[in-house]
Amino acid sequence: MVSVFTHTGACPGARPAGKDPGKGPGKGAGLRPAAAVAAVLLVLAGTAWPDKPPPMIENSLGMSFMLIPAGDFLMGSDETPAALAKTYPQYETRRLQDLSDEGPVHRVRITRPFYLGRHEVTVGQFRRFLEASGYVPESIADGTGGYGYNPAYDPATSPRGDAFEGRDPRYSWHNPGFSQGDDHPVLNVTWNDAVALADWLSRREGRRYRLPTEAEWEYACRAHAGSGQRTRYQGGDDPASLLTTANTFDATAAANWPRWAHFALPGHDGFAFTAPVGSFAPNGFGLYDMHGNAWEWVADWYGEDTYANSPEKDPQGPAEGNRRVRRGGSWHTWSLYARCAYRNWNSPQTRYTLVGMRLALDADPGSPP
Ligand SMILES: [Ca+2]
Ligand SMILES: [Ca+2]
Repeated sequence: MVSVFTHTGACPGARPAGKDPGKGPGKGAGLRPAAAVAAVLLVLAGTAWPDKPPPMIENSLGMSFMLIPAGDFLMGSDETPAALAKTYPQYETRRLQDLSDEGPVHRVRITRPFYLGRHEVTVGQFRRFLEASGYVPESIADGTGGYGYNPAYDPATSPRGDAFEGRDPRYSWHNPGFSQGDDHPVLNVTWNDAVALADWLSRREGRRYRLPTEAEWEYACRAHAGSGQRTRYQGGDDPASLLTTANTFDATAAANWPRWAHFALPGHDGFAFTAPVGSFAPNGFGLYDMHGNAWEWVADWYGEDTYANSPEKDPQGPAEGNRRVRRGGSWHTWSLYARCAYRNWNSPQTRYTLVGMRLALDADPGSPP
């Protein structure tokens, strides 16, 4: 399976993601505050939960986590290329055929409740992590930098046809080439950076932070609450539903990538680049931006045929590999690639201007760090 970040270009071994950004107004909606969720906020201090895990917690970096219940769901998609072509007529047939790793659809049981970040990790939270820990992100430590948006950059001049300029030391977690507030999702972070953050939080708080498994991520995206959510998106099967539920490749972003305009959603979600996390409605589990804004690293190695032999109970993915899975699409991602079922991957060292993270946290009382 080919992995490219855009139809034209590939970041070191990636699959189709989205197009380029565009300059756009940006609706500027802010981070939704503690909403009307009657949840308990608990600042973690290395202590066990009182009696049972609270429905929502906030940690020492100000990250909110939602308690995701145990349950089962049908993972993956078995939509045929012919069926997809009816909804996605502008896509070349090969793109629709290239989704076979989403099948077979199989039942997965998540046997233990777990916490999942209510939002993607933000620029501000990542900065506080760096300041408190002394950790140096991979893009800076290895001196090669990340990727970034430069309106003057022409993908045709890149040996790999990358959609963005890079790798270049000018770009890193604090500079993807466009303006980001502290409440935007951090980008240009590697899988290794994400694990470093999780490990540091685990040591600091005495709880076990980690990346979600691929199965946990899709379960959370589908927000299964006993009803068997099988739609492509949080808002249904229609890609246009993304316009009101996610920040993806819309007409605003397409203004900066006119060659891909026919892949853009027919309307405006308000953001040409990243949006403040939580700018759209949450899903049934109270999670924001599971579709779009930033791709999210998950724990698993990628396996193209993983689903054919996946254990039903808490699948962890292949035992070994050289590519890690990322999920959900980004601010630059076409609708086909922002579906709950879509799988993409990169090497653990990959940093890109579309890829960020969301952390998970064990909910078992006394779980070892
Ligand atoms: Ca957008
Ligand atoms: Ca996301």
